[in-house]
Amino acid sequence: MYQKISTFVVGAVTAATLVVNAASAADWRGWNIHVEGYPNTVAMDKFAELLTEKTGGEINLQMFHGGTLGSQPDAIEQVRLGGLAIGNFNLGPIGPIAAEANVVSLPFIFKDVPHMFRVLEGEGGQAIADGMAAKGLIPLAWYDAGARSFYNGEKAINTPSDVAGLKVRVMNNDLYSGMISELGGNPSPMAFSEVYQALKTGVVDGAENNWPSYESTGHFEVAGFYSLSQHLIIPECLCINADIYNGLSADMQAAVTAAAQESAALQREMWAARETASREKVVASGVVMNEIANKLPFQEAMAPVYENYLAANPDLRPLVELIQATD
Ligand code: BDP
Repeated sequence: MYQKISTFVVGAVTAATLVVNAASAADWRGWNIHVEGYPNTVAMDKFAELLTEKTGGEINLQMFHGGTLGSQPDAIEQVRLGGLAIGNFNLGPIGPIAAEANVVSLPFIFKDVPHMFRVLEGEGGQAIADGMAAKGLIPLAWYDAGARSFYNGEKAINTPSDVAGLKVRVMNNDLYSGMISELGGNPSPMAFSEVYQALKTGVVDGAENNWPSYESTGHFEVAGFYSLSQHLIIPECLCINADIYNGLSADMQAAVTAAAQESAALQREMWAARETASREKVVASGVVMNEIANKLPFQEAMAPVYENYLAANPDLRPLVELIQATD
């Protein structure tokens, strides 16, 4: 009898301990679209490692790379809803959800990457982060995604008239569709994973992206003209579901944020090296790269894109002006 009771008690205690552990340690899942070796992939793995370390094993993140958990717009919804805890997202597909974040998708709004980071570190970045947090996504840190330029399989682009008539893949965001239309092209919003095949089979004539993605996806093999328009400089976030973050203790929040900041520092360092390596690789493989001597006609053609954005979001005019006035 004694034996029986003690077994029962030990069993009950073990079960209770398990319940407590399950409630206190968290298992998170994270989404990333990029392949092995890409700076963001390495930086997200580092984030996972640092999370476990800095939280004393209280939080564990399992990363899913290569977009295996779905397309980027779907993953953004999943992180907003809490089905996924973490994602590395480009602010492009976040724009349609958070109007403040969409400001970075106005073509040519940033002068260069350092300008973008200066904005993100100031009042502008706070406004963007607040807009995202209100939609359930908290940016813990910002990643670099360089500048995006046009590429296609037919010709070098030097003027807007070279874009006229081309079917160009864009990310899901009306600002990008407007951008292509204003240049006289036909925009084709499409998931990242479908672009290689679409370029290869001629479903689209071209697309636009930074050097590392142009290279890592193999797009350079099927669209060999890369023209340095640098029309979009879009930051990326290491984002977390807002309820999950807000439910953490102050110490845990600090640990998560510190891990994210360290991950971003690593990503930015690797990004700079990868941009050069990717450019060198594709040019060595025969890609024809051209500078665009006069970008002004491209910039001027974007006036209606800005007007439409401001007409739909009149309260965001000060944010646009703040970015334009930032040195
Ligand atoms: C890459 C971004 C990735 C986007 C992709 C795209 O890092 O988040 O999904 O472009 O064009 O540069 O869809």
